[in-house]
Amino acid sequence: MAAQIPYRPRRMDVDQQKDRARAFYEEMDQRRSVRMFSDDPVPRELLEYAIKTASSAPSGAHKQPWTYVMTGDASIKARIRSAVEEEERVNYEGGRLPAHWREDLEPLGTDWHKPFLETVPWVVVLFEQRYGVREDGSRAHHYYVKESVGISAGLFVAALHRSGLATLTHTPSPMRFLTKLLGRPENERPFCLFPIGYPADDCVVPDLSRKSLDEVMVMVES
Ligand code: IYR
Repeated sequence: MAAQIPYRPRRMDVDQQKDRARAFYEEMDQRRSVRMFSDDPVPRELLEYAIKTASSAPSGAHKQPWTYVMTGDASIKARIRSAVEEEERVNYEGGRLPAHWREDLEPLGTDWHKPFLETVPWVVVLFEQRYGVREDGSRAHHYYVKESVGISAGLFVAALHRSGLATLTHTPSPMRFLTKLLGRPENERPFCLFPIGYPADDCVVPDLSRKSLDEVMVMVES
């Protein structure tokens, strides 16, 4: 067993807890996925803090099976855009997206054009590590990889929003090409791509509403 150390977070009074809970909810409820970005620069330090926050996520056996790959390089962003658009064009115009899927995307107004991949100052690709690689090259087990990386991604999105940045959880499909394009090793698979920046001055988002608490919460009593 690892050494055990005291954990004694300060206990708040309940009113303070409620204030903080409400304030956090209200802040997070303002978050929207953005597809129209400005090219204003974003300090690298903001992304580093968001990645550190994301990496504080719980994970199976504390293996932290994630790698956040970031680039602000114009030619790499252009290569990502062109590879993504090539695939998405087949999805939208080559009939690879089934009819029900196209219908479900209609309210979002998405298509195969992804100019934001070049507009944004930063693109981060989150890779899941399907297994670990020890210094001697042997494989180490990772556990609950999707769950762990999904939780980390959620914290990443929250951290970016908290620091005043916008992003999109973008999953171009298929996205295996990103492993090679970004020079990642065989044990890593792309999980999600995040274009990161500020919303464009003329940014619009679909007028969507969120499910109410009643719709997402169930109380069970005996
Ligand atoms: N990957 C495509 C399609 C797409 C799929 C889902 I599910 C979305 O919520 C949005 C888009 C694209 O990025 O356009």
